Amino acid sequence: MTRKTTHWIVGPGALGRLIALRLGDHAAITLIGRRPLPLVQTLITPEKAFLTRRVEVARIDAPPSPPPEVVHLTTKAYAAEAAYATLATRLPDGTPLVLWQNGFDCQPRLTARHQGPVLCASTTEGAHVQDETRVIHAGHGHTFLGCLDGRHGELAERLAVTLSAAGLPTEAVDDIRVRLWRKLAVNAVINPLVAHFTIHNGELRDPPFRRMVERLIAEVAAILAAEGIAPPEGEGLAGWRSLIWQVIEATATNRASMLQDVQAGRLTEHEAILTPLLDAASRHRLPAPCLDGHLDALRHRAAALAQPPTAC
Ligand code: KPL
Repeated sequence: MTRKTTHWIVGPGALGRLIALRLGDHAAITLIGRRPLPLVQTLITPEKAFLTRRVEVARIDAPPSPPPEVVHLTTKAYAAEAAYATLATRLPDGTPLVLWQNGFDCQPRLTARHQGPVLCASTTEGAHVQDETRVIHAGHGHTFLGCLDGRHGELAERLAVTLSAAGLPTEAVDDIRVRLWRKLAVNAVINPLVAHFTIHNGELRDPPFRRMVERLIAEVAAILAAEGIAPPEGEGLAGWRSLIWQVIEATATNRASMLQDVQAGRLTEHEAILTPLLDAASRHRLPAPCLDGHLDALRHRAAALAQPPTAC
Protein backbone atom coordinates (compact mmCIF):
# COMPACT_ATOMS: atom_id res chain seq x y z
CA MET A 1 0.00 0.00 0.00
CA THR A 2 1.40 3.47 -0.85
CA ARG A 3 1.85 5.81 2.09
CA LYS A 4 -0.47 8.81 2.08
CA THR A 5 1.14 12.28 2.10
CA THR A 6 0.43 14.44 5.13
CA HIS A 7 -1.37 17.74 4.52
CA TRP A 8 -2.08 20.36 7.15
CA ILE A 9 -5.04 22.59 6.37
CA VAL A 10 -4.78 25.76 8.37
CA GLY A 11 -8.03 27.73 8.60
CA PRO A 12 -11.08 25.53 9.15
CA GLY A 13 -13.63 27.83 7.47
CA ALA A 14 -15.77 26.71 4.54
CA LEU A 15 -12.90 26.36 2.05
CA GLY A 16 -10.55 24.65 4.52
CA ARG A 17 -13.17 22.11 5.53
CA LEU A 18 -14.17 21.53 1.89
CA ILE A 19 -10.56 20.72 1.00
CA ALA A 20 -10.09 18.58 4.12
CA LEU A 21 -13.19 16.50 3.51
CA ARG A 22 -12.51 16.07 -0.20
CA LEU A 23 -8.81 15.26 0.31
CA GLY A 24 -9.47 12.96 3.26
CA ASP A 25 -9.55 9.76 1.18
CA HIS A 26 -6.36 10.67 -0.70
CA ALA A 27 -4.04 12.12 1.93
CA ALA A 28 -3.54 12.16 5.70
CA ILE A 29 -5.22 15.42 6.76
CA THR A 30 -5.02 17.55 9.89
CA LEU A 31 -7.38 20.50 10.14
CA ILE A 32 -5.77 23.27 12.17
CA GLY A 33 -7.50 26.28 13.70
CA ARG A 34 -7.50 28.67 16.62
CA ARG A 35 -9.98 26.48 18.48
CA PRO A 36 -10.67 22.74 18.22
CA LEU A 37 -13.48 21.67 15.89
CA PRO A 38 -15.67 18.57 16.33
CA LEU A 39 -13.84 15.52 14.99
CA VAL A 40 -16.69 14.34 12.81
CA GLN A 41 -17.39 16.65 9.90
CA THR A 42 -19.90 16.40 7.06
CA LEU A 43 -19.71 17.84 3.57
CA ILE A 44 -23.01 18.28 1.74
CA THR A 45 -22.12 18.00 -1.94
CA PRO A 46 -23.71 20.01 -4.78
CA GLU A 47 -25.54 16.76 -5.64
CA LYS A 48 -26.93 16.74 -2.06
CA ALA A 49 -24.91 13.70 -0.98
CA PHE A 50 -23.65 13.62 2.62
CA LEU A 51 -19.94 12.88 2.96
CA THR A 52 -19.17 12.30 6.63
CA ARG A 53 -15.58 11.84 7.75
CA ARG A 54 -13.62 11.73 11.00
CA VAL A 55 -10.83 14.29 10.69
CA GLU A 56 -7.74 14.93 12.75
CA VAL A 57 -7.98 18.39 14.29
CA ALA A 58 -5.39 20.47 16.13
CA ARG A 59 -4.95 23.93 17.56
CA ILE A 60 -2.64 26.28 15.74
CA ASP A 61 -0.55 26.89 18.87
CA ALA A 62 -0.12 23.12 19.41
CA PRO A 63 0.21 21.54 15.96
CA PRO A 64 0.85 17.79 15.78
CA SER A 65 4.15 16.10 15.05
CA PRO A 66 5.62 14.94 12.75
CA PRO A 67 5.53 17.99 10.50
CA PRO A 68 3.51 17.89 7.28
CA GLU A 69 4.60 17.37 3.70
CA VAL A 70 2.30 20.17 2.47
CA VAL A 71 0.59 23.08 4.28
CA HIS A 72 -2.56 24.67 2.84
CA LEU A 73 -3.26 28.10 4.31
CA THR A 74 -7.02 28.56 3.90
CA THR A 75 -7.72 31.43 6.30
CA LYS A 76 -9.37 34.66 5.16
CA ALA A 77 -6.85 36.98 3.51
CA TYR A 78 -6.62 39.32 6.52
CA ALA A 79 -5.75 36.44 8.89
CA ALA A 80 -3.19 34.66 6.71
CA GLU A 81 0.01 36.32 7.88
CA ALA A 82 -0.77 36.00 11.58
CA ALA A 83 -1.64 32.31 11.14
CA TYR A 84 1.58 31.78 9.17
CA ALA A 85 3.64 33.51 11.87
CA THR A 86 2.24 31.18 14.54
CA LEU A 87 3.13 28.10 12.50
CA ALA A 88 6.32 29.07 10.73
CA THR A 89 8.77 27.99 13.44
CA ARG A 90 7.22 24.49 13.48
CA LEU A 91 7.76 23.90 9.77
CA PRO A 92 11.01 22.41 8.52
CA ASP A 93 12.66 24.52 5.80
CA GLY A 94 11.47 23.37 2.41
CA THR A 95 7.88 22.50 3.41
CA PRO A 96 5.62 23.46 0.48
CA LEU A 97 3.00 26.09 1.32
CA VAL A 98 -0.20 26.63 -0.68
CA LEU A 99 -1.95 29.99 -0.30
CA TRP A 100 -5.72 29.90 -0.96
CA GLN A 101 -6.47 33.58 -0.19
CA ASN A 102 -8.64 35.90 -2.29
CA GLY A 103 -7.25 39.16 -3.64
CA PHE A 104 -3.60 39.96 -4.22
CA ASP A 105 -2.15 41.17 -0.98
CA CYS A 106 -0.48 38.67 1.35
CA GLN A 107 0.67 36.34 -1.47
CA PRO A 108 3.86 38.20 -2.53
CA ARG A 109 4.85 38.85 1.11
CA LEU A 110 4.35 35.22 2.18
CA THR A 111 6.13 33.99 -0.96
CA ALA A 112 9.16 36.09 0.01
CA ARG A 113 9.00 35.11 3.68
CA HIS A 114 8.51 31.32 3.55
CA GLN A 115 11.62 29.11 3.51
CA GLY A 116 10.32 26.72 0.87
CA PRO A 117 8.19 26.49 -2.25
CA VAL A 118 5.05 28.66 -2.20
CA LEU A 119 2.14 28.06 -4.56
CA CYS A 120 -0.94 30.29 -4.86
CA ALA A 121 -4.37 28.88 -5.61
CA SER A 122 -7.19 30.75 -7.29
CA THR A 123 -10.45 28.85 -7.00
CA THR A 124 -14.07 29.24 -8.02
CA GLU A 125 -15.22 26.39 -5.72
CA GLY A 126 -18.21 27.69 -3.77
CA ALA A 127 -18.68 26.60 -0.16
CA HIS A 128 -20.26 27.91 3.00
CA VAL A 129 -20.36 26.78 6.56
CA GLN A 130 -23.68 25.54 7.89
CA ASP A 131 -22.54 24.94 11.46
CA GLU A 132 -19.63 23.53 13.49
CA THR A 133 -20.00 20.09 11.90
CA ARG A 134 -21.33 20.77 8.40
CA VAL A 135 -20.09 22.55 5.34
CA ILE A 136 -22.06 22.98 2.13
CA HIS A 137 -20.24 22.60 -1.19
CA ALA A 138 -22.61 24.88 -3.08
CA GLY A 139 -21.20 24.51 -6.57
CA HIS A 140 -18.36 22.81 -8.41
CA GLY A 141 -15.64 25.13 -9.62
CA HIS A 142 -12.12 25.09 -10.96
CA THR A 143 -8.80 25.81 -9.28
CA PHE A 144 -5.59 27.18 -10.78
CA LEU A 145 -2.34 26.52 -8.96
CA GLY A 146 1.07 28.07 -9.53
CA CYS A 147 4.03 29.92 -8.09
CA LEU A 148 4.20 33.73 -8.47
CA ASP A 149 7.68 33.54 -9.98
CA GLY A 150 6.82 30.62 -12.27
CA ARG A 151 8.95 28.06 -10.37
CA HIS A 152 7.89 24.73 -8.77
CA GLY A 153 5.91 23.58 -11.80
CA GLU A 154 6.40 19.92 -10.91
CA LEU A 155 5.06 20.43 -7.38
CA ALA A 156 2.05 22.32 -8.78
CA GLU A 157 1.39 19.47 -11.26
CA ARG A 158 1.61 16.87 -8.48
CA LEU A 159 -0.74 18.73 -6.16
CA ALA A 160 -3.13 19.44 -9.04
CA VAL A 161 -3.35 15.67 -9.68
CA THR A 162 -4.07 14.98 -5.98
CA LEU A 163 -6.70 17.73 -5.68
CA SER A 164 -8.36 16.74 -8.96
CA ALA A 165 -8.52 13.08 -7.91
CA ALA A 166 -10.21 14.26 -4.70
CA GLY A 167 -12.98 15.99 -6.66
CA LEU A 168 -11.54 19.50 -6.82
CA PRO A 169 -10.54 19.93 -10.49
CA THR A 170 -7.20 21.73 -10.46
CA GLU A 171 -4.82 22.89 -13.18
CA ALA A 172 -1.18 23.82 -12.70
CA VAL A 173 -0.46 27.14 -14.44
CA ASP A 174 2.58 29.34 -14.98
CA ASP A 175 0.62 32.63 -14.86
CA ILE A 176 -1.02 32.47 -11.45
CA ARG A 177 -0.44 36.23 -10.91
CA VAL A 178 -2.76 36.98 -13.85
CA ARG A 179 -5.34 34.42 -12.57
CA LEU A 180 -5.33 36.01 -9.12
CA TRP A 181 -5.84 39.50 -10.61
CA ARG A 182 -8.72 38.27 -12.79
CA LYS A 183 -10.53 36.83 -9.79
CA LEU A 184 -9.77 39.99 -7.85
CA ALA A 185 -11.35 42.03 -10.70
CA VAL A 186 -14.55 39.98 -10.50
CA ASN A 187 -14.64 40.22 -6.70
CA ALA A 188 -13.94 43.98 -6.72
CA VAL A 189 -16.98 44.66 -8.90
CA ILE A 190 -19.48 42.21 -7.41
CA ASN A 191 -18.66 41.90 -3.72
CA PRO A 192 -18.75 45.48 -2.37
CA LEU A 193 -22.00 46.24 -4.24
CA VAL A 194 -23.90 43.15 -3.12
CA ALA A 195 -22.60 43.55 0.43
CA HIS A 196 -23.65 47.22 0.50
CA PHE A 197 -27.14 46.66 -0.89
CA THR A 198 -27.74 43.20 0.66
CA ILE A 199 -28.66 41.60 -2.65
CA HIS A 200 -27.99 38.35 -4.48
CA ASN A 201 -25.48 38.53 -7.33
CA GLY A 202 -28.25 38.25 -9.96
CA GLU A 203 -29.94 41.45 -8.75
CA LEU A 204 -26.95 43.37 -10.11
CA ARG A 205 -28.61 42.91 -13.53
CA ASP A 206 -31.50 45.16 -12.44
CA PRO A 207 -31.62 48.85 -13.51
CA PRO A 208 -30.41 50.69 -10.42
CA PHE A 209 -27.40 48.39 -9.97
CA ARG A 210 -26.51 47.79 -13.66
CA ARG A 211 -25.10 51.28 -14.01
CA MET A 212 -23.04 50.89 -10.82
CA VAL A 213 -21.60 47.60 -12.11
CA GLU A 214 -20.68 49.24 -15.43
CA ARG A 215 -18.93 52.14 -13.67
CA LEU A 216 -16.91 49.75 -11.51
CA ILE A 217 -15.98 47.61 -14.53
CA ALA A 218 -14.73 50.72 -16.35
CA GLU A 219 -12.50 51.69 -13.40
CA VAL A 220 -11.16 48.14 -12.98
CA ALA A 221 -10.55 47.69 -16.74
CA ALA A 222 -8.52 50.91 -16.96
CA ILE A 223 -6.39 49.96 -13.95
CA LEU A 224 -5.74 46.43 -15.20
CA ALA A 225 -4.86 47.68 -18.68
CA ALA A 226 -2.24 49.93 -17.08
CA GLU A 227 -0.95 46.93 -15.08
CA GLY A 228 -0.76 44.78 -18.23
CA ILE A 229 -3.38 42.26 -17.04
CA ALA A 230 -5.62 41.06 -19.88
CA PRO A 231 -9.09 39.53 -19.48
CA PRO A 232 -9.36 35.78 -20.25
CA GLU A 233 -11.25 36.41 -23.51
CA GLY A 234 -11.68 39.48 -25.66
CA GLU A 235 -9.76 42.66 -25.06
CA GLY A 236 -9.83 45.61 -22.69
CA LEU A 237 -13.15 46.92 -21.43
CA ALA A 238 -15.22 44.58 -23.64
CA GLY A 239 -13.32 41.53 -22.33
CA TRP A 240 -13.78 42.55 -18.68
CA ARG A 241 -17.49 43.34 -19.25
CA SER A 242 -18.01 39.95 -20.81
CA LEU A 243 -16.20 38.09 -17.97
CA ILE A 244 -17.93 39.94 -15.14
CA TRP A 245 -21.45 39.77 -16.59
CA GLN A 246 -20.90 36.03 -17.25
CA VAL A 247 -19.97 35.49 -13.59
CA ILE A 248 -23.01 37.51 -12.44
CA GLU A 249 -25.24 35.36 -14.67
CA ALA A 250 -23.64 32.09 -13.51
CA THR A 251 -23.81 33.00 -9.82
CA ALA A 252 -27.18 34.83 -9.95
CA THR A 253 -28.63 33.02 -6.93
CA ASN A 254 -25.41 33.30 -4.83
CA ARG A 255 -24.97 35.31 -1.70
CA ALA A 256 -21.41 36.46 -2.36
CA SER A 257 -18.75 35.83 0.26
CA MET A 258 -18.56 39.51 1.26
CA LEU A 259 -22.31 39.67 1.81
CA GLN A 260 -22.09 36.50 3.92
CA ASP A 261 -19.29 38.11 5.98
CA VAL A 262 -21.31 41.29 6.52
CA GLN A 263 -24.43 39.36 7.51
CA ALA A 264 -22.43 37.22 9.94
CA GLY A 265 -20.86 40.33 11.52
CA ARG A 266 -17.37 39.31 10.34
CA LEU A 267 -14.57 41.41 8.91
CA THR A 268 -14.63 41.50 5.09
CA GLU A 269 -11.73 40.96 2.67
CA HIS A 270 -11.92 44.54 1.33
CA GLU A 271 -8.23 45.29 1.93
CA ALA A 272 -7.01 42.27 -0.06
CA ILE A 273 -9.43 42.92 -2.91
CA LEU A 274 -9.67 46.72 -3.25
CA THR A 275 -6.33 48.03 -1.94
CA PRO A 276 -4.16 46.39 -4.66
CA LEU A 277 -6.40 47.99 -7.33
CA LEU A 278 -6.35 51.40 -5.68
CA ASP A 279 -2.58 51.23 -5.17
CA ALA A 280 -2.22 50.44 -8.88
CA ALA A 281 -4.64 53.27 -9.75
CA SER A 282 -2.53 55.76 -7.83
CA ARG A 283 0.71 54.44 -9.38
CA HIS A 284 -0.78 55.01 -12.83
CA ARG A 285 -2.57 58.27 -11.82
CA LEU A 286 -5.97 56.84 -12.73
CA PRO A 287 -9.15 58.04 -11.03
CA ALA A 288 -11.15 55.33 -9.26
CA PRO A 289 -13.89 57.14 -7.31
CA CYS A 290 -16.32 54.20 -7.11
CA LEU A 291 -13.69 51.72 -5.88
CA ASP A 292 -12.45 54.35 -3.48
CA GLY A 293 -15.95 54.97 -2.11
CA HIS A 294 -16.46 51.25 -1.48
CA LEU A 295 -13.09 50.88 0.26
CA ASP A 296 -13.91 53.85 2.47
CA ALA A 297 -17.32 52.49 3.43
CA LEU A 298 -15.91 49.03 4.18
CA ARG A 299 -13.08 50.51 6.26
CA HIS A 300 -15.61 52.47 8.28
CA ARG A 301 -17.57 49.29 8.89
CA ALA A 302 -14.39 47.44 9.93
CA ALA A 303 -13.47 50.25 12.33
CA ALA A 304 -16.96 50.13 13.87
CA LEU A 305 -16.66 46.34 14.30
CA ALA A 306 -13.39 46.83 16.17
CA GLN A 307 -14.98 49.29 18.67
CA PRO A 308 -16.25 47.79 21.93
CA PRO A 309 -20.06 48.28 22.17
CA THR A 310 -20.93 51.41 24.17
CA ALA A 311 -23.14 50.99 27.22
CA CYS A 312 -26.45 52.83 26.95
O1 KPL B 1 -16.20 34.73 -5.72
C1 KPL B 1 -17.26 35.21 -5.42
C2 KPL B 1 -17.52 35.49 -4.00
O2 KPL B 1 -18.62 35.27 -3.52
O3 KPL B 1 -16.58 35.95 -3.33
C3 KPL B 1 -18.24 35.58 -6.50
C4 KPL B 1 -17.63 35.31 -7.86
C5 KPL B 1 -18.59 37.01 -6.37
C6 KPL B 1 -19.46 34.70 -6.51
O4 KPL B 1 -20.36 34.98 -5.53
